[in-house]
Amino acid sequence: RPRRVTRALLSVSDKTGLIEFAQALAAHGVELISTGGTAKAIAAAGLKVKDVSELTGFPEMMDGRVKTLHPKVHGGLLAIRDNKEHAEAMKTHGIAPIDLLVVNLYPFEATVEKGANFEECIENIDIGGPAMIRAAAKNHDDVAVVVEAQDYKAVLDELAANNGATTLALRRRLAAKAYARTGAYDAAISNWFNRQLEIDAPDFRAFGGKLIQSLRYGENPHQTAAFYATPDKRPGVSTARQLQGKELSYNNINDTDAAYECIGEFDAKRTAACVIVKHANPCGVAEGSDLVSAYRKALACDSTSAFGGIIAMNRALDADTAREITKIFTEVIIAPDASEEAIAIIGARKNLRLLLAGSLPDPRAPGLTAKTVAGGLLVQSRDNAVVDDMTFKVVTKRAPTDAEMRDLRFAFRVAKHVKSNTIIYAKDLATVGIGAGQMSRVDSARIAARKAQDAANELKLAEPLTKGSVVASDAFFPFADGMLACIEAGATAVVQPGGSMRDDEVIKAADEHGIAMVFTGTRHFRH
Ligand code: 93A
Repeated sequence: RPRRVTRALLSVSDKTGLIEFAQALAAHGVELISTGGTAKAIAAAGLKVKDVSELTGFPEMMDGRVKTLHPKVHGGLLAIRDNKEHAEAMKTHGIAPIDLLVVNLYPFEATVEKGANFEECIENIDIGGPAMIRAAAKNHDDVAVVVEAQDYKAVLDELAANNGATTLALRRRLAAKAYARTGAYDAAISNWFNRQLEIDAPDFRAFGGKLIQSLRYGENPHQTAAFYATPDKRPGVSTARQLQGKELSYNNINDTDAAYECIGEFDAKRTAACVIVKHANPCGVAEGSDLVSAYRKALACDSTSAFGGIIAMNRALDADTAREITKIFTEVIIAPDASEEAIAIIGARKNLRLLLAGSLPDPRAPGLTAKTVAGGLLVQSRDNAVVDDMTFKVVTKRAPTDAEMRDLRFAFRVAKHVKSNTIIYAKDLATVGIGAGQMSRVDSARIAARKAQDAANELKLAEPLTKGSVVASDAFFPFADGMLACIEAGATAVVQPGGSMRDDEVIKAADEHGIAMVFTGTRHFRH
Protein backbone atom coordinates (compact mmCIF):
# COMPACT_ATOMS: atom_id res chain seq x y z
CA ARG A 1 0.00 0.00 0.00
CA PRO A 2 1.98 2.97 -1.21
CA ARG A 3 1.01 6.26 0.39
CA ARG A 4 1.58 9.56 -1.37
CA VAL A 5 3.27 12.19 0.70
CA THR A 6 1.39 15.44 0.29
CA ARG A 7 2.12 17.07 3.65
CA ALA A 8 5.17 16.72 5.91
CA LEU A 9 5.82 18.02 9.42
CA LEU A 10 9.46 18.66 10.17
CA SER A 11 10.64 19.44 13.70
CA VAL A 12 14.30 18.79 14.32
CA SER A 13 16.84 19.88 16.92
CA ASP A 14 19.73 18.43 14.91
CA LYS A 15 19.40 20.22 11.59
CA THR A 16 22.01 18.10 9.73
CA GLY A 17 20.90 17.42 6.15
CA LEU A 18 17.60 19.21 6.78
CA ILE A 19 17.79 21.72 3.93
CA GLU A 20 18.68 19.20 1.22
CA PHE A 21 15.91 16.93 2.44
CA ALA A 22 13.33 19.75 2.57
CA GLN A 23 14.38 20.88 -0.92
CA ALA A 24 13.86 17.36 -2.30
CA LEU A 25 10.46 17.10 -0.58
CA ALA A 26 9.41 20.47 -2.01
CA ALA A 27 10.49 19.27 -5.45
CA HIS A 28 7.99 16.41 -5.06
CA GLY A 29 5.31 19.00 -4.31
CA VAL A 30 5.16 18.18 -0.60
CA GLU A 31 3.71 20.90 1.63
CA LEU A 32 6.10 21.65 4.49
CA ILE A 33 5.01 22.43 8.06
CA SER A 34 7.54 23.17 10.76
CA THR A 35 8.19 24.30 14.32
CA GLY A 36 9.96 27.61 15.07
CA GLY A 37 13.66 26.95 14.61
CA THR A 38 13.18 24.34 11.89
CA ALA A 39 10.79 26.60 9.95
CA LYS A 40 13.26 29.45 10.19
CA ALA A 41 16.06 27.30 8.75
CA ILE A 42 13.88 26.04 5.90
CA ALA A 43 12.57 29.51 5.07
CA ALA A 44 16.11 30.88 5.12
CA ALA A 45 16.96 28.41 2.35
CA GLY A 46 14.21 30.06 0.26
CA LEU A 47 11.62 27.29 0.60
CA LYS A 48 7.96 27.75 1.37
CA VAL A 49 7.11 26.49 4.85
CA LYS A 50 4.07 26.85 7.10
CA ASP A 51 4.68 27.54 10.76
CA VAL A 52 3.03 24.99 13.05
CA SER A 53 1.47 27.82 15.08
CA GLU A 54 -0.35 28.89 11.92
CA LEU A 55 -1.69 25.32 11.67
CA THR A 56 -2.77 25.06 15.33
CA GLY A 57 -3.89 28.64 15.79
CA PHE A 58 -1.80 28.75 18.98
CA PRO A 59 1.59 30.35 19.44
CA GLU A 60 4.46 28.22 20.64
CA MET A 61 4.26 28.83 24.37
CA MET A 62 5.78 28.14 27.78
CA ASP A 63 9.37 28.32 26.52
CA GLY A 64 8.44 25.98 23.66
CA ARG A 65 7.13 23.30 25.99
CA VAL A 66 3.85 23.45 24.10
CA LYS A 67 4.17 23.81 20.35
CA THR A 68 2.94 20.68 18.57
CA LEU A 69 0.73 19.24 21.32
CA HIS A 70 -2.52 19.96 19.51
CA PRO A 71 -5.33 17.94 17.84
CA LYS A 72 -4.54 19.54 14.48
CA VAL A 73 -1.12 17.91 14.70
CA HIS A 74 -1.98 14.67 16.46
CA GLY A 75 -5.26 14.24 14.56
CA GLY A 76 -3.35 14.70 11.31
CA LEU A 77 -0.88 12.01 12.37
CA LEU A 78 -3.28 9.51 13.94
CA ALA A 79 -6.33 9.59 11.67
CA ILE A 80 -6.85 6.34 9.74
CA ARG A 81 -7.27 7.61 6.23
CA ASP A 82 -9.78 5.00 4.99
CA ASN A 83 -11.84 4.98 8.18
CA LYS A 84 -15.09 6.85 7.55
CA GLU A 85 -15.53 8.17 11.10
CA HIS A 86 -11.92 9.36 11.23
CA ALA A 87 -12.35 11.11 7.91
CA GLU A 88 -15.55 12.68 9.18
CA ALA A 89 -13.83 13.94 12.35
CA MET A 90 -11.03 15.42 10.26
CA LYS A 91 -13.54 17.27 8.15
CA THR A 92 -15.56 18.52 11.13
CA HIS A 93 -12.53 19.85 12.94
CA GLY A 94 -10.55 21.06 9.98
CA ILE A 95 -7.72 18.59 10.47
CA ALA A 96 -5.44 17.99 7.49
CA PRO A 97 -3.56 14.68 7.16
CA ILE A 98 0.19 14.64 7.79
CA ASP A 99 1.83 11.86 5.77
CA LEU A 100 5.44 12.28 6.74
CA LEU A 101 6.83 13.18 10.16
CA VAL A 102 10.45 14.15 10.51
CA VAL A 103 11.53 14.61 14.12
CA ASN A 104 14.73 14.37 16.04
CA LEU A 105 14.49 15.05 19.73
CA TYR A 106 15.86 17.66 22.13
CA PRO A 107 19.44 16.54 22.77
CA PHE A 108 18.81 15.13 26.25
CA GLU A 109 21.72 12.65 26.18
CA ALA A 110 24.19 15.26 24.92
CA THR A 111 22.99 17.73 27.57
CA VAL A 112 23.66 15.21 30.34
CA GLU A 113 26.97 14.32 28.71
CA LYS A 114 28.22 17.92 28.79
CA GLY A 115 27.57 18.03 32.56
CA ALA A 116 24.57 20.39 32.54
CA ASN A 117 22.78 21.10 35.81
CA PHE A 118 19.50 19.49 36.89
CA GLU A 119 17.22 22.22 35.51
CA GLU A 120 18.90 22.28 32.12
CA CYS A 121 18.63 18.50 31.81
CA ILE A 122 14.93 18.63 32.71
CA GLU A 123 14.32 21.37 30.13
CA ASN A 124 15.89 19.11 27.51
CA ILE A 125 13.32 16.37 27.99
CA ASP A 126 11.34 16.42 24.77
CA ILE A 127 7.61 15.83 25.21
CA GLY A 128 6.00 16.92 21.96
CA GLY A 129 8.62 15.18 19.81
CA PRO A 130 8.18 11.67 21.26
CA ALA A 131 4.39 12.14 21.30
CA MET A 132 4.42 12.85 17.57
CA ILE A 133 6.90 10.07 16.83
CA ARG A 134 4.80 7.50 18.71
CA ALA A 135 1.61 8.74 17.05
CA ALA A 136 3.07 8.58 13.55
CA ALA A 137 4.66 5.17 14.21
CA LYS A 138 1.36 3.79 15.49
CA ASN A 139 -0.30 5.00 12.31
CA HIS A 140 2.48 3.71 10.02
CA ASP A 141 -0.19 2.27 7.73
CA ASP A 142 -0.64 5.83 6.53
CA VAL A 143 2.27 7.83 7.88
CA ALA A 144 6.04 7.60 7.45
CA VAL A 145 8.18 8.69 10.40
CA VAL A 146 11.84 9.62 10.27
CA VAL A 147 13.80 10.02 13.52
CA GLU A 148 17.32 10.46 12.18
CA ALA A 149 18.98 12.17 9.24
CA GLN A 150 20.49 8.87 8.07
CA ASP A 151 17.04 7.81 6.84
CA TYR A 152 16.35 10.88 4.68
CA LYS A 153 17.89 9.14 1.68
CA ALA A 154 15.74 6.00 1.99
CA VAL A 155 12.60 8.15 1.98
CA LEU A 156 13.74 10.21 -1.00
CA ASP A 157 14.68 7.06 -2.93
CA GLU A 158 11.16 5.71 -2.43
CA LEU A 159 9.48 8.97 -3.38
CA ALA A 160 11.56 9.00 -6.57
CA ALA A 161 10.84 5.32 -7.35
CA ASN A 162 7.12 5.38 -6.45
CA ASN A 163 5.89 8.64 -7.86
CA GLY A 164 6.01 10.54 -4.56
CA ALA A 165 4.80 7.66 -2.34
CA THR A 166 6.33 5.51 0.39
CA THR A 167 5.89 1.73 0.68
CA LEU A 168 4.39 -0.04 3.69
CA ALA A 169 7.65 -2.00 4.07
CA LEU A 170 9.64 1.18 4.57
CA ARG A 171 7.01 2.73 6.86
CA ARG A 172 7.07 -0.39 9.08
CA ARG A 173 10.84 -0.42 9.23
CA LEU A 174 10.80 3.30 10.15
CA ALA A 175 8.06 2.74 12.75
CA ALA A 176 10.11 0.04 14.50
CA LYS A 177 13.07 2.39 14.55
CA ALA A 178 10.91 5.19 15.89
CA TYR A 179 9.85 3.19 18.95
CA ALA A 180 13.44 2.07 19.50
CA ARG A 181 14.38 5.74 19.60
CA THR A 182 11.65 6.87 22.01
CA GLY A 183 12.36 3.80 24.18
CA ALA A 184 16.08 4.58 24.34
CA TYR A 185 15.30 8.24 24.98
CA ASP A 186 13.08 7.46 27.97
CA ALA A 187 15.63 4.93 29.26
CA ALA A 188 18.30 7.64 29.15
CA ILE A 189 16.02 9.99 31.10
CA SER A 190 15.18 7.28 33.63
CA ASN A 191 18.85 6.32 34.16
CA TRP A 192 19.84 9.93 34.61
CA PHE A 193 16.99 10.51 37.04
CA ASN A 194 18.02 7.55 39.18
CA ARG A 195 21.55 8.88 39.33
CA GLN A 196 20.19 12.21 40.60
CA LEU A 197 18.30 10.44 43.39
CA GLU A 198 21.45 8.62 44.48
CA ILE A 199 23.16 11.95 45.00
CA ASP A 200 20.27 13.12 47.17
CA ALA A 201 20.21 9.89 49.16
CA PRO A 202 23.86 9.02 49.71
CA ASP A 203 24.71 5.38 49.31
CA PHE A 204 26.69 4.02 52.24
CA ARG A 205 28.46 1.64 49.85
CA ALA A 206 30.44 4.68 48.72
CA PHE A 207 32.35 4.15 51.94
CA GLY A 208 33.40 0.63 51.03
CA GLY A 209 37.09 1.44 51.18
CA LYS A 210 40.56 -0.03 51.19
CA LEU A 211 42.41 -0.66 54.44
CA ILE A 212 45.16 1.94 54.84
CA GLN A 213 46.35 0.99 58.28
CA SER A 214 45.42 -1.20 61.24
CA LEU A 215 45.60 1.13 64.21
CA ARG A 216 47.09 0.17 67.52
CA TYR A 217 43.84 1.05 69.24
CA GLY A 218 40.81 3.28 68.84
CA GLU A 219 39.69 6.35 70.70
CA ASN A 220 40.64 4.48 73.91
CA PRO A 221 43.18 1.69 74.42
CA HIS A 222 40.49 -0.97 74.95
CA GLN A 223 39.03 -0.27 71.50
CA THR A 224 40.34 -1.78 68.26
CA ALA A 225 40.55 0.40 65.17
CA ALA A 226 41.59 0.69 61.54
CA PHE A 227 41.86 3.42 58.92
CA TYR A 228 40.19 2.92 55.55
CA ALA A 229 40.50 4.90 52.33
CA THR A 230 37.32 5.69 50.43
CA PRO A 231 37.31 5.96 46.64
CA ASP A 232 36.95 9.75 47.02
CA LYS A 233 40.57 10.87 47.19
CA ARG A 234 40.39 14.36 48.68
CA PRO A 235 43.68 15.87 49.84
CA GLY A 236 44.06 15.37 53.57
CA VAL A 237 45.24 12.95 56.18
CA SER A 238 44.34 9.83 54.16
CA THR A 239 46.40 10.85 51.13
CA ALA A 240 49.21 12.88 52.76
CA ARG A 241 52.84 11.76 52.81
CA GLN A 242 54.20 11.34 56.33
CA LEU A 243 57.84 12.46 56.40
CA GLN A 244 58.71 11.59 59.96
CA GLY A 245 57.48 10.73 63.45
CA LYS A 246 55.73 7.63 64.76
CA GLU A 247 52.59 6.15 63.33
CA LEU A 248 49.45 8.28 63.61
CA SER A 249 46.92 7.12 66.18
CA TYR A 250 43.17 7.07 65.79
CA ASN A 251 42.81 10.39 67.61
CA ASN A 252 45.70 11.92 65.64
CA ILE A 253 43.99 11.04 62.38
CA ASN A 254 40.68 12.41 63.58
CA ASP A 255 42.24 15.66 64.78
CA THR A 256 44.48 16.07 61.74
CA ASP A 257 41.44 15.69 59.53
CA ALA A 258 39.55 18.36 61.50
CA ALA A 259 42.53 20.71 61.23
CA TYR A 260 43.06 20.19 57.52
CA GLU A 261 39.37 20.52 56.62
CA CYS A 262 39.31 23.81 58.51
CA ILE A 263 42.48 25.19 56.92
CA GLY A 264 40.97 24.39 53.50
CA GLU A 265 38.60 27.33 54.07
CA PHE A 266 41.52 29.74 53.72
CA ASP A 267 42.56 30.39 50.15
CA ALA A 268 46.38 30.32 50.19
CA LYS A 269 46.54 32.91 47.41
CA ARG A 270 44.56 35.40 49.51
CA THR A 271 46.22 34.92 52.90
CA ALA A 272 48.48 32.82 55.06
CA ALA A 273 46.55 30.94 57.75
CA CYS A 274 47.07 28.52 60.59
CA VAL A 275 44.72 26.26 62.56
CA ILE A 276 45.56 24.54 65.84
CA VAL A 277 43.27 21.67 66.82
CA LYS A 278 42.77 19.82 70.08
CA HIS A 279 40.23 17.04 70.49
CA ALA A 280 38.82 17.67 67.03
CA ASN A 281 38.05 21.34 67.79
CA PRO A 282 40.12 24.34 66.75
CA CYS A 283 41.65 26.05 69.79
CA GLY A 284 43.20 28.81 67.71
CA VAL A 285 42.80 29.97 64.12
CA ALA A 286 44.34 33.01 62.48
CA GLU A 287 45.17 34.68 59.22
CA GLY A 288 48.44 36.54 58.94
CA SER A 289 50.74 38.34 56.53
CA ASP A 290 52.92 35.22 56.64
CA LEU A 291 52.74 31.78 58.20
CA VAL A 292 54.76 32.55 61.28
CA SER A 293 52.56 35.51 62.22
CA ALA A 294 49.42 33.43 61.56
CA TYR A 295 50.84 30.70 63.82
CA ARG A 296 51.68 33.16 66.61
CA LYS A 297 48.20 34.69 66.46
CA ALA A 298 46.52 31.24 66.47
CA LEU A 299 48.66 30.13 69.42
CA ALA A 300 47.84 33.27 71.42
CA CYS A 301 44.12 32.38 71.40
CA ASP A 302 44.58 29.46 73.80
CA SER A 303 48.22 28.50 74.25
CA THR A 304 47.33 26.19 77.14
CA SER A 305 45.12 23.98 74.98
CA ALA A 306 47.52 24.20 72.03
CA PHE A 307 50.06 22.11 73.97
CA GLY A 308 50.17 18.71 72.25
CA GLY A 309 47.95 20.00 69.46
CA ILE A 310 47.68 19.42 65.74
CA ILE A 311 48.74 22.27 63.47
CA ALA A 312 47.53 22.80 59.93
CA MET A 313 48.80 25.43 57.56
CA ASN A 314 47.54 26.55 54.19
CA ARG A 315 50.95 27.25 52.67
CA ALA A 316 54.25 25.40 52.48
CA LEU A 317 55.83 25.23 55.92
CA ASP A 318 58.80 27.61 56.04
CA ALA A 319 61.85 27.64 58.33
CA ASP A 320 60.66 30.54 60.52
CA THR A 321 57.36 28.85 61.28
CA ALA A 322 59.03 25.48 61.81
CA ARG A 323 61.40 27.05 64.37
CA GLU A 324 58.52 28.74 66.16
CA ILE A 325 56.43 25.53 66.27
CA THR A 326 59.25 23.47 67.76
CA LYS A 327 59.33 25.75 70.80
CA ILE A 328 56.38 23.86 72.29
CA PHE A 329 55.20 20.26 72.17
CA THR A 330 53.09 19.53 69.10
CA GLU A 331 51.78 16.14 67.92
CA VAL A 332 51.27 16.65 64.17
CA ILE A 333 51.93 19.29 61.52
CA ILE A 334 50.06 19.07 58.22
CA ALA A 335 50.65 21.43 55.30
CA PRO A 336 50.48 21.26 51.52
CA ASP A 337 54.28 21.29 51.35
CA ALA A 338 57.45 22.28 53.28
CA SER A 339 60.79 23.85 52.44
CA GLU A 340 64.00 21.80 52.75
CA GLU A 341 65.08 23.98 55.64
CA ALA A 342 61.77 23.57 57.47
CA ILE A 343 61.96 19.80 57.01
CA ALA A 344 65.45 19.82 58.52
CA ILE A 345 64.30 21.88 61.51
CA ILE A 346 61.35 19.56 62.16
CA GLY A 347 63.77 16.63 61.70
CA ALA A 348 65.39 17.49 65.02
CA ARG A 349 62.11 16.63 66.77
CA LYS A 350 61.95 12.91 66.11
CA ASN A 351 58.45 12.38 67.54
CA LEU A 352 56.80 15.26 65.76
CA ARG A 353 54.87 13.98 62.74
CA LEU A 354 55.10 16.03 59.57
CA LEU A 355 52.51 15.35 56.89
CA LEU A 356 52.60 16.88 53.43
CA ALA A 357 49.26 16.71 51.64
CA GLY A 358 50.29 18.14 48.27
CA SER A 359 47.33 20.50 48.06
CA LEU A 360 44.54 21.97 50.16
CA PRO A 361 41.09 20.42 50.39
CA ASP A 362 38.42 22.22 48.37
CA PRO A 363 35.76 23.33 50.88
CA ARG A 364 33.17 23.34 48.09
CA ALA A 365 33.90 19.77 46.99
CA PRO A 366 31.04 17.30 47.22
CA GLY A 367 31.51 14.23 49.41
CA LEU A 368 29.88 12.21 52.14
CA THR A 369 30.19 12.07 55.89
CA ALA A 370 28.96 9.22 58.05
CA LYS A 371 28.25 8.52 61.67
CA THR A 372 27.16 5.25 63.18
CA VAL A 373 24.08 4.87 65.32
CA ALA A 374 22.94 1.64 66.97
CA GLY A 375 22.10 -0.69 64.11
CA GLY A 376 22.57 1.96 61.45
CA LEU A 377 24.68 4.44 59.59
CA LEU A 378 23.78 8.11 59.17
CA VAL A 379 25.11 9.39 55.87
CA GLN A 380 24.97 12.96 54.61
CA SER A 381 26.64 15.14 52.02
CA ARG A 382 29.48 17.12 53.51
CA ASP A 383 28.89 20.69 54.63
CA ASN A 384 30.36 22.43 51.59
CA ALA A 385 28.76 25.82 52.17
CA VAL A 386 31.46 28.49 52.06
CA VAL A 387 31.42 32.01 53.50
CA ASP A 388 32.58 33.49 50.20
CA ASP A 389 29.35 32.32 48.58
CA MET A 390 27.09 33.74 51.31
CA THR A 391 25.36 37.09 51.49
CA PHE A 392 25.71 38.70 54.89
CA LYS A 393 22.44 40.53 55.46
CA VAL A 394 22.56 43.42 57.91
CA VAL A 395 19.53 43.22 60.23
CA THR A 396 20.36 45.90 62.81
CA LYS A 397 20.25 49.70 62.69
CA ARG A 398 24.01 49.81 62.76
CA ALA A 399 25.89 48.07 59.92
CA PRO A 400 29.26 46.50 60.71
CA THR A 401 32.34 48.60 59.97
CA ASP A 402 34.71 47.26 57.31
CA ALA A 403 37.00 45.85 59.99
CA GLU A 404 34.08 44.20 61.78
CA MET A 405 32.77 42.74 58.54
CA ARG A 406 36.18 41.29 57.71
CA ASP A 407 36.37 39.66 61.16
CA LEU A 408 32.75 38.45 60.98
CA ARG A 409 33.52 36.61 57.76
CA PHE A 410 36.61 35.13 59.35
CA ALA A 411 34.72 34.05 62.48
CA PHE A 412 31.87 32.39 60.57
CA ARG A 413 34.42 30.53 58.42
CA VAL A 414 35.89 29.07 61.60
CA ALA A 415 32.50 28.41 63.24
CA LYS A 416 31.75 25.77 60.58
CA HIS A 417 34.61 23.66 61.97
CA VAL A 418 33.84 23.84 65.67
CA LYS A 419 31.46 21.43 67.40
CA SER A 420 28.02 22.83 68.20
CA ASN A 421 26.97 24.83 70.07
CA THR A 422 29.71 27.12 68.85
CA ILE A 423 30.51 30.67 69.82
CA ILE A 424 33.62 32.24 68.31
CA TYR A 425 35.05 35.61 69.31
CA ALA A 426 37.47 37.05 66.75
CA LYS A 427 39.55 40.16 66.37
CA ASP A 428 42.06 41.19 63.71
CA LEU A 429 41.54 37.96 61.77
CA ALA A 430 42.31 35.72 64.73
CA THR A 431 40.11 33.80 67.11
CA VAL A 432 40.33 35.23 70.62
CA GLY A 433 37.83 32.93 72.33
CA ILE A 434 36.29 29.65 71.19
CA GLY A 435 33.33 28.01 72.92
CA ALA A 436 32.65 24.51 71.62
CA GLY A 437 30.34 21.58 72.07
CA GLN A 438 28.10 22.95 74.79
CA MET A 439 24.49 21.96 75.25
CA SER A 440 23.57 25.61 75.76
CA ARG A 441 24.67 28.45 73.51
CA VAL A 442 24.84 30.76 76.53
CA ASP A 443 27.40 28.41 78.09
CA SER A 444 29.47 28.46 74.90
CA ALA A 445 29.42 32.27 74.94
CA ARG A 446 30.54 32.36 78.59
CA ILE A 447 33.18 29.65 78.30
CA ALA A 448 34.73 31.37 75.27
CA ALA A 449 34.80 34.69 77.15
CA ARG A 450 36.35 33.08 80.20
CA LYS A 451 39.04 31.45 78.07
CA ALA A 452 39.78 34.83 76.53
CA GLN A 453 40.20 36.22 80.04
CA ASP A 454 42.61 33.34 80.83
CA ALA A 455 44.61 34.14 77.70
CA ALA A 456 44.74 37.82 78.70
CA ASN A 457 46.08 36.84 82.14
CA GLU A 458 48.66 34.56 80.55
CA LEU A 459 49.77 37.25 78.10
CA LYS A 460 49.56 39.91 80.84
CA LEU A 461 47.08 42.04 78.88
CA ALA A 462 45.07 44.77 80.58
CA GLU A 463 41.81 43.38 79.21
CA PRO A 464 40.69 40.27 77.35
CA LEU A 465 40.72 40.42 73.55
CA THR A 466 36.97 39.84 73.49
CA LYS A 467 36.68 43.57 74.25
CA GLY A 468 35.91 45.09 70.86
CA SER A 469 35.75 41.69 69.17
CA VAL A 470 33.14 40.27 66.82
CA VAL A 471 31.24 37.08 67.44
CA ALA A 472 30.02 34.18 65.28
CA SER A 473 27.37 31.68 66.23
CA ASP A 474 27.01 28.47 64.19
CA ALA A 475 23.21 28.49 64.59
CA PHE A 476 20.62 31.09 65.51
CA PHE A 477 20.20 32.49 69.02
CA PRO A 478 16.88 31.05 70.23
CA PHE A 479 16.66 33.84 72.80
CA ALA A 480 18.49 37.12 73.31
CA ASP A 481 20.40 35.78 76.34
CA GLY A 482 23.19 34.06 74.37
CA MET A 483 23.86 37.20 72.40
CA LEU A 484 23.70 39.36 75.53
CA ALA A 485 26.41 37.16 77.07
CA CYS A 486 28.58 37.93 74.03
CA ILE A 487 27.90 41.65 74.34
CA GLU A 488 28.79 41.48 78.01
CA ALA A 489 32.14 39.97 77.00
CA GLY A 490 32.72 43.01 74.80
CA ALA A 491 31.61 41.93 71.33
CA THR A 492 30.47 44.76 69.06
CA ALA A 493 29.21 42.80 66.03
CA VAL A 494 27.52 39.45 65.52
CA VAL A 495 27.11 36.96 62.67
CA GLN A 496 24.57 34.17 62.89
CA PRO A 497 22.28 32.29 60.48
CA GLY A 498 19.05 33.88 61.76
CA GLY A 499 15.75 32.09 61.42
CA SER A 500 14.67 31.90 65.07
CA MET A 501 11.06 32.51 66.04
CA ARG A 502 12.43 35.26 68.25
CA ASP A 503 14.74 36.93 65.70
CA ASP A 504 12.88 40.19 66.30
CA GLU A 505 13.62 40.05 70.01
CA VAL A 506 17.31 39.32 69.35
CA ILE A 507 17.59 42.13 66.79
CA LYS A 508 15.89 44.55 69.21
CA ALA A 509 18.37 43.64 71.97
CA ALA A 510 21.26 44.14 69.52
CA ASP A 511 19.91 47.57 68.51
CA GLU A 512 19.53 48.60 72.14
CA HIS A 513 23.24 47.91 72.65
CA GLY A 514 24.37 49.53 69.40
CA ILE A 515 25.50 46.14 68.11
CA ALA A 516 25.80 45.43 64.37
CA MET A 517 24.36 42.08 63.37
CA VAL A 518 24.29 40.13 60.09
CA PHE A 519 22.36 37.01 59.09
CA THR A 520 23.90 34.42 56.77
CA GLY A 521 20.84 32.23 56.20
CA THR A 522 23.21 29.24 56.42
CA ARG A 523 23.58 27.11 59.54
CA HIS A 524 26.78 25.24 60.38
CA PHE A 525 25.78 22.63 62.93
CA ARG A 526 28.56 20.12 63.54
CA HIS A 527 28.07 17.39 66.11
O1 93A B 1 9.04 21.20 24.33
S1 93A B 1 8.47 20.10 23.60
O2 93A B 1 8.40 18.89 24.32
N1 93A B 1 6.95 20.48 23.20
C1 93A B 1 6.46 20.38 21.98
O3 93A B 1 5.25 20.58 21.81
C2 93A B 1 7.34 20.04 20.90
N2 93A B 1 7.12 19.90 19.59
C3 93A B 1 8.29 19.62 18.97
N3 93A B 1 9.32 19.90 22.28
C4 93A B 1 8.72 19.84 21.09
N4 93A B 1 9.29 19.59 19.87
C5 93A B 1 10.72 19.43 19.63
O4 93A B 1 11.25 20.68 19.21
C6 93A B 1 11.12 18.49 18.54
O5 93A B 1 11.21 17.14 18.95
C7 93A B 1 12.46 19.02 18.06
O6 93A B 1 13.53 18.38 18.75
C8 93A B 1 12.45 20.49 18.47
C9 93A B 1 12.49 21.37 17.25
O7 93A B 1 12.30 22.71 17.62
P1 93A B 1 12.68 23.90 16.59
O8 93A B 1 12.04 23.60 15.29
O9 93A B 1 12.12 25.16 17.23
O10 93A B 1 14.19 23.93 16.49
